[in-house]
Amino acid sequence: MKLIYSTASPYARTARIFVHELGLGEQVEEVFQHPFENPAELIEANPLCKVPCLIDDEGKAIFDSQVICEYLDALAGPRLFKEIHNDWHLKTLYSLTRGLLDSAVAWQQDKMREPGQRSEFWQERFIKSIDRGLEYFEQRLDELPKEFSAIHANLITVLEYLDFRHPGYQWQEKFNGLKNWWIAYKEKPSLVETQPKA
Ligand SMILES: N[C@@H](CCC(=O)N[C@@H](CS)C(=O)NCC(=O)O)C(=O)O
Repeated sequence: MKLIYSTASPYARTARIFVHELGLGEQVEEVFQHPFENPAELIEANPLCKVPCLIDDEGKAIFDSQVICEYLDALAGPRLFKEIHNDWHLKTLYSLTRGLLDSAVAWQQDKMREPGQRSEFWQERFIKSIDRGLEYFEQRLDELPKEFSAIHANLITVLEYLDFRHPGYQWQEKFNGLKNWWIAYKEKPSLVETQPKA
C-alpha cells in the first residue's frame, strides 16, 4: 500500500501516526507529494487532490484521513478506535478533534491570502472555536480512553499544528491541564517521527 502525504498536513499526520502506532510500517510505503503541485497520481486517486490518500494493494484509493485511519485500524486490530466505535460520547470527542483540525487549517489558509483578502471575521471565529474546543477537552481529559487512541492522535496533532502554524496562539500558556496531558505523550516515537515540517 502507498500513503500519499505532505509533511505540513495535520490530516496526513494523523494517518502516519496510525501507521506507526499500528506497526504497519512494512506494509505502507509513505510517499511525499505536495498537493499544490497537483501530482498526477494524487489527482487520479483523489479527485479533490488532497492529502492524505491511501492506495491499497489493488490500486484502489481510500480517503479522507478519517476513513484511512479507520481502515488501517481495522486491518491491524482494531486498537485505536476500539473503545470509540461503541461509545457515542467518545465518537463526539473524536469529531471535536476533527473540527479543531478544520478550524486550525482554515485559519492558516486565511493567513496565506494576500493581506487585503484576509477576513478578521473568519479568523476570529476560527480562534474562538479553538479556544472553546480546547477548553472543552481540558475539562474532559479524564473521559478519554485510558490507552492511546484516535482521539489522542488527533488532539496532539491539533496542539502541535497550533505550535507549527500559529505559534502566537500560545495554547500552552492558556491550557495548563492540556499541556500536562500532552507532556506525557509527546515523546512517543510515532509523534516524534511525524513532526510537522514546512
Ligand atoms: N477532510 C480531509 C482534509 C484533507 C485536506 O484538506 N488536506 C489538505 C492539506 S492539510 C490538502 O491536501 N489541501 C490541498 C487543497 O486543498 O488543494 C481529510 O481529513 O483528509
